[in-house]
Amino acid sequence: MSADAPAPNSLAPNDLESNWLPFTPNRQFKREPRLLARAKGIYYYKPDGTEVIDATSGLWCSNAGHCRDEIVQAIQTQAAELDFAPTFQFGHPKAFELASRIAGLAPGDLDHVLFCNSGSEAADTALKIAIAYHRANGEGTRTRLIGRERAYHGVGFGGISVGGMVANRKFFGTLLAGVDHLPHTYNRAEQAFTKGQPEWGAHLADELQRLVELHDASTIAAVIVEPMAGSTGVLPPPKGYLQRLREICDRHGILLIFDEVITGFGRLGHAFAAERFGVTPDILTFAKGVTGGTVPMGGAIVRKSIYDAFQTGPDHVIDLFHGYTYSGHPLAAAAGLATLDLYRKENLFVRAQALEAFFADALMSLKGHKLVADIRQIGLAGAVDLVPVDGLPGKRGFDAMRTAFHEQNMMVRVSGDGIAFSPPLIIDKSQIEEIFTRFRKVLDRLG
Ligand code: PXG
Ligand code: PLP
Repeated sequence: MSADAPAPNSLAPNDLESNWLPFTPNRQFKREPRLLARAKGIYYYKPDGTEVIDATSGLWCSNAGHCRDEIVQAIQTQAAELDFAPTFQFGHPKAFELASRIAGLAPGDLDHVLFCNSGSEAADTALKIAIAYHRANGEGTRTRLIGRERAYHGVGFGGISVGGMVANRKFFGTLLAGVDHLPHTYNRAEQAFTKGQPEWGAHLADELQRLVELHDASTIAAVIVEPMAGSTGVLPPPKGYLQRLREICDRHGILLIFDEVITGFGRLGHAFAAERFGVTPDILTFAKGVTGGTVPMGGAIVRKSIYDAFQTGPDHVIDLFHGYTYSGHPLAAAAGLATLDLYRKENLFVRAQALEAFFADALMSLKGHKLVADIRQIGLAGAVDLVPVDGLPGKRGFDAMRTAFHEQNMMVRVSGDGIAFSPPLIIDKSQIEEIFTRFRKVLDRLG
């Protein structure tokens, strides 16, 4: 650090170079940084104090809004009371309390929670449990995993292997062996500008039956899907699609995993999307909203029968050889409990339901703009596909994100030429209108 570097507490960074930002074009960022120094409620603040409206709940995680007093207080108190307790062979009370609370929110007999620290770890945890479960059950040949095109299950080797985002896979070698993919469910010709679940597409679940016939059910451990694909641009499941996947899995003894890292904790107006869609998976992964993004946490919730399958060995032998140093970390557990309290106290999942129709209309009002190619929505999640710049895929989306931040003081999420909106569930109608008024100005500016 040079002598004229700002004081350590300054909000202006002295050097942007050392930090290699994830999923970011670093040279561009360092030329034209997008820095956030503070946050409260639905707003971020730039280092100079400018207010920025958060139209994405951070990265789909700050569902109760930012820096909520109750959560901040819980984290501060916990840090002073118990900073860390070993997670293997020992425990601390709040992790148990939080697991019971989450099990209570989950549908059916999904009632045991294995904690981790992110959605990526949650996906890998779920895939490993699925394979180990079949082995514990005397079906050790069931090792094959089935994912889906356009899926995002984080960045671990398991998650990218079952994932379906080409750029997240192609740089990283051969990935896991024994993985196959279902087709994605998006079809613009059939579904353009649909609010909620499209009518067209349930038959795509039958591709699972085809894969069963190709590989034989005795080789297949699990199918993993996001009930609503989030990262690739909000793709709600076609009506009846998830039910059909469930039926095919049941028929062939295949475990169904729902990755609810984005859809969990209110985004679709329910604790979990499984409840909204009336389909219960065998394993459900979560992260993000469980602590409102305040402290990293994720987890996999499993059915009682899956947990029980591991409870057969001698008393002194570990039942599952898997876990993380920070599984159920005290700060995360305290933050999780305070976050769930806030969701309940402010009825935020029901609030999301109540706002859904208004949000959908406001979003769809962008239809007809010459840069808008499609719009999709479900719950308080929506995406706008922009018309790409010829020969430069991703440039229109990237410029929309930059322009929104620098000229309209608004945070939106870009994925290719798609822009996603997922505001905190505490948002009100006038703030929703404000988001789309500003976004229209962004579109006008781009062409
Ligand atoms: N599964 C799903 C369904 C996700 O959406 C992960 C796993 C991985 O979680 P972690 O905590 O390891 O990042 C995710 C994460 C976006 C965006 O803008 C989405 C995610 C993360 C960052 C950006 O769509 N989803
Ligand atoms: N790498 C090394 C060298 C370790 O000792 C450990 C944990 O003890 C890990 C990785 C795994 O770390 P974590 O449990 O935080 O995922």
